[in-house]
Amino acid sequence: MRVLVTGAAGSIGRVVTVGLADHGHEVVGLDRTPEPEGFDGPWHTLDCADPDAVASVFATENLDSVVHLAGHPGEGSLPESLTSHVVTTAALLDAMVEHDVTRFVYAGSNHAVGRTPRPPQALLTEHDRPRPDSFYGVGKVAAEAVMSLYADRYGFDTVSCRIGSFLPQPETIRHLSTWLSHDDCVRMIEAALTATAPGYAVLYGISANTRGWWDLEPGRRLGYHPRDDAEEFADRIDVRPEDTAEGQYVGGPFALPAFERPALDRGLSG
Ligand code: 15L
Repeated sequence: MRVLVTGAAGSIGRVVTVGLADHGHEVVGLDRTPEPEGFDGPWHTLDCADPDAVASVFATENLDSVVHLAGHPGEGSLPESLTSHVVTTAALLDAMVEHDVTRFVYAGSNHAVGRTPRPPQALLTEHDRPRPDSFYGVGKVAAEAVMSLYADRYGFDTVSCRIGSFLPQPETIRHLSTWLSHDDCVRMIEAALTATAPGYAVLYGISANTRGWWDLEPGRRLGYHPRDDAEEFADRIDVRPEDTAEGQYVGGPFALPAFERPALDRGLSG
């Protein structure tokens, strides 16, 4: 499969591009920065919030599918978040309509449900209501809504992988629940790319963590079978004073008052 990977120079992108190539895919990289050392496929340096630039990639590459990882991974104003997550998603989906590419895999986030209080009543499922903890989370939820629209309108297969904490190893108590290992991330993206006719689907991008908060069955139904477990690292993780506050909501620090800010930046008047 010839796959366009956006955000290919980022931390997730660098792991996923190698992993997809190992699975036999031809990877086309895209990022706002030039290709990282060692990437030897076709590369496009551009911002995927620019629909003309995105359209030019689809006009020259014979793509089968898109893995959209690009996007600012932290909090900002609401317009910044909408540009970073929703406008980029829409630009890619529009180009897909034009070029008859129908599979879209998205780096969603646990922050789409991050304001869910802990401990949850039961494992969180894909049917629990979106409960963003930040404008970042709002952007991720809104991007999923655009994916749902294009799945319904054009028969696309659009899979949102709500990623937890993508790290080489868990580093905090929260990560013992939220960790996504590098290898499981590649397994997840490969499953989302190749699942038979998922339509619009959501899965939780978490490893098989003993302390996990999410139902991994929806992912398993799509062929995502995580193998790693953060528990293996539990005895190496120190308890920190902030762990108690971070444990109040699924989204950890994003759900705490330190992340609260107005939706819109106002210019200084006078
Ligand atoms: C995410 O979605 C963020 O991009 C990342 O910065 C982390 O906050 C991660 O979730 C997490 O929840 O640990």
